Amino acid sequence: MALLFISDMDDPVAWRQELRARIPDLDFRLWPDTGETDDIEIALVWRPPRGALKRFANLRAVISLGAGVDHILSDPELPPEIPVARIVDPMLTFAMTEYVLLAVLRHHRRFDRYERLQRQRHWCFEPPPDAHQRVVGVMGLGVLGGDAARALAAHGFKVRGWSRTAKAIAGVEGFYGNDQLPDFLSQTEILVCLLPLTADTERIVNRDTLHQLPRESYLINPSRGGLVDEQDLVDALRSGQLGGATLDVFQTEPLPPDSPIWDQPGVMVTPHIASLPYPHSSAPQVVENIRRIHNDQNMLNQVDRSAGY
Ligand code: NDP
Ligand code: OXD
Repeated sequence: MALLFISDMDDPVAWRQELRARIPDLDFRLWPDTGETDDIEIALVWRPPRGALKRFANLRAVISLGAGVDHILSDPELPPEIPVARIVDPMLTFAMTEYVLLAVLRHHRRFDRYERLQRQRHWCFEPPPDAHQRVVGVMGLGVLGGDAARALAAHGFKVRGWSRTAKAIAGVEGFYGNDQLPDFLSQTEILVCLLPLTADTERIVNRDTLHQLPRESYLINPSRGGLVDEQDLVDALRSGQLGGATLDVFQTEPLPPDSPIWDQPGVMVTPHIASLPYPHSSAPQVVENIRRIHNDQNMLNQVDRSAGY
């Protein structure tokens, strides 16, 4: 069974070492040097080129080198019957929650404002705001959104969460489904997006939803750029409907140099670094999935291809 590794972001040497430590005779192939294409049974991928995976007649599974699978499922030529799995990993979750906490606290404690004031050598005393009075809304209450919501609630924020189906998380006021989205948004001062990108969530952060938030609210998006209509985002920032944003992901990555997002006051841009799987931590589940494919079993963290996540 040969495994094909496709990624221009992840370290193939580290992954090969971690996988071979557990399967010494693993036939590890690095794209684009596929060798005999009929040998490839498993693809471990991050943003595979469109149409690449259909070339492997004996492909039995695709495993994402990330939590998201939109970069795989968006390929219209992906054979329909192939199972797709993703990474669910405590270290990846920890790093994402750290990113969200940092972004929420930076805005809540006005560090974004003090960074600007310092550049003007301006001393501006204000009493610190109270987290217990601050409403943070988390869109997506899955592995990552659920953990971030719990951490924000543990810090004392008033946390509300929105998901597709009802979720009960201690300390988090739950909302679900499209009918409850307006209620969820209406009180949310800091909106954290941790939804997967699917046909239902594409551009869900748009003029309409942004204007349902209280004025001068703040957006944090470390999930996918495709969730946000970037023109509507820029308009909301310019009009003051949004007070600022922390953005890790974009419609086009790297964010093009001429994007107006770079220059918006109050916007922090990070280069898709919120979180990623660490090979030493995530390799065991990939190995387990190779074993399961070999035994004709469902994989761990296999996604529902029809739901898109
Ligand atoms: P999960 O699949 O565990 O959770 C997804 C959540 O979104 C679930 O709560 C789900 O609802 C909800 N959801 C999905 N569709 C809808 C919808 N139409 N309406 C309302 N809620 C919906 O995903 P993860 O938490 O593991 O990951 C989330 C995303 O984070 C990934 O897909 C990826 O894009 C992004 N990511 C970004 C990283 C970065 O470095 N920037 C790193 C890792 C991930 P329900 O619970 O009802 O199913
Ligand atoms: C992921 C990512 O989906 O890093 O894991 O974006």
